[in-house]
Amino acid sequence: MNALRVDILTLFPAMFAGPFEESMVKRAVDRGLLDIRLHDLREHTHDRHRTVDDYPYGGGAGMVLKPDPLFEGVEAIAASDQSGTRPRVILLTPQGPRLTQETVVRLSQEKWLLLICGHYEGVDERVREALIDEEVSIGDFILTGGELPAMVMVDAVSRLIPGVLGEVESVREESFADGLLEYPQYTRPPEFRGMVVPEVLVSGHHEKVRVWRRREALRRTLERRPELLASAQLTPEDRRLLEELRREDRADEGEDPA
Ligand code: 4FL
Repeated sequence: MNALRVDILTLFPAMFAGPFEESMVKRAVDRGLLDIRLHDLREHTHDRHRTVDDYPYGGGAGMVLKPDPLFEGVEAIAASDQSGTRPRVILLTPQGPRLTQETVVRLSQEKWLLLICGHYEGVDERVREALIDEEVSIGDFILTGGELPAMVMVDAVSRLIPGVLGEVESVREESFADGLLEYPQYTRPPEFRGMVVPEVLVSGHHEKVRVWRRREALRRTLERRPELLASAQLTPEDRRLLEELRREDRADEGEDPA
């Protein structure tokens, strides 16, 4: 079997132990579908203090990750494969384009990823210029480093590797692939603290269930993330359902007593 190889270059390799030893990622590793290798950036320093950062040229607060340990680390990792394959080198940074499911799908189709976890105020710009293929952010906030974003990326990618999800789960994956939010889900009991499950779901009428779910997925997307509709894959039925939902919405506004 040809596993997806993921190397991670970090100042804190121990942070990864917990998340990678549970759940889906562990299942992928145990099945030989995912090959995760952690590397301590400090192993690629050569001075007595194992220095990884330094003051920024031009002054200012904070520290900058030095280029040499990062270059040496990436080169050593890349050289560890003799087959001529090169890793796709990714820097986790708030300055990159936001991680989306589309990017997750694309990365899950690579053979080899090398994730670099930034720290401090940033990394020397020459790393960006000459070492990195791609930058990725997981959101508009500042963390203490790129370790948690790297874990997020590995988690999202690993569940797309063929053989990692069970059959039941992979069918659900397809229902999300059209770019809409999920429809509401219910399980037993049919009534809980006075709150009931929508009648159609217990009716056993498969076609009605399908249309209800589609309408609710569209409703939820329209209410919470309308910008997703622009790039969603919509059928003529979807457009008709959306038109109904928008009409309902206008009617509700009309009867608003305020
Ligand atoms: C990376 C935040 C990716 C969000 C600090 C260092 C970060 C991050 N996405 N914060 N790296």
